[in-house]
Amino acid sequence: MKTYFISDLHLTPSRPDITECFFTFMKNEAVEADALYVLGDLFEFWIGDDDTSDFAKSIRQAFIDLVAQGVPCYFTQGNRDFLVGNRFAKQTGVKLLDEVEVIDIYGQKAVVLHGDTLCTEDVKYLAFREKVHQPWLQWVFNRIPFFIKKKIVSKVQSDIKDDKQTKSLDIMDVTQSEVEKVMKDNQADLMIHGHTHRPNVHRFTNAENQEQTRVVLGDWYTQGSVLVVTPDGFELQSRKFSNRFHN
Ligand code: LP5
Ligand code: MN
Repeated sequence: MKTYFISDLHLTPSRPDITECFFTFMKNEAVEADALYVLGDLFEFWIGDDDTSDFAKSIRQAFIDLVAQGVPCYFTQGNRDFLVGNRFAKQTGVKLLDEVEVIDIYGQKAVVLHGDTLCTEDVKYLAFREKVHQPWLQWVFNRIPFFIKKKIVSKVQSDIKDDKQTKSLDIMDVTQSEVEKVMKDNQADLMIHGHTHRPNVHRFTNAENQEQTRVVLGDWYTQGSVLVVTPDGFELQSRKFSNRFHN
């Protein structure tokens, strides 16, 4: 019995090493799982569910195959794939989760989320997030032809590219008081998230003197990163990329 959690793969056609590692994981490992949770930033950027490229089709197919084999798949939007929507869910059989979701894993309550909303000191990002999450704006954007949306995204990306360099690492990490608030609001002693690319298990005692655990998932930049949860516990593991992509 095991459940997998992954996030921050940043899948893109220009990184076939990551994509292959993901496909191998889906075919050989996820297929044995009780469930798979993708906690955001599966894609480097997702322009819309109308993406008909071979690349997008191949990723959708990986989920279709997994769901067809009886493995429930859950997906939380990240800051790079906040435009994954109901059409993607319908086409693949993946279930879209809310921004913050409470789940039960082998009797343990856990709050799961992408993690960007925990970084409350990154006020510039949060203001940007609020803008692009406006339902009316997404409604309009989703109706623009794909090739034009692609150009808009590239323009916004290049406009804001340098902004991240000016931020301190502290600003881009989670705010502890926000972590504790979200855990308290959801009455969970375990939190699982990604986004910060700082894989770790943080154990701490909250203001009510309760033992709490926050598990941060790793990214897939230099290796695959997987959280494996069993009824006996959990472990952050890595998966190697195939040698054939490296000299
Ligand atoms: O993922 P990572 O770690 O690299 O960076 C994130 C934050 N960056 C982002 C940016 C997105 O990936 C790029 C999005 C392009 C979107 C195009 C949208 C098209 C319109 C869609 C309409 C429905 O998420 C980064 C964080 C970092 O995580 C750590 O938490 O710091 O945040 C930024 O760098 C954002 C800047 O600070 C914000 C700059 C404001 C610019 C305002 C432009 C307004 C454009 C409005 C578009 C309609
Ligand atoms: Mn992210």
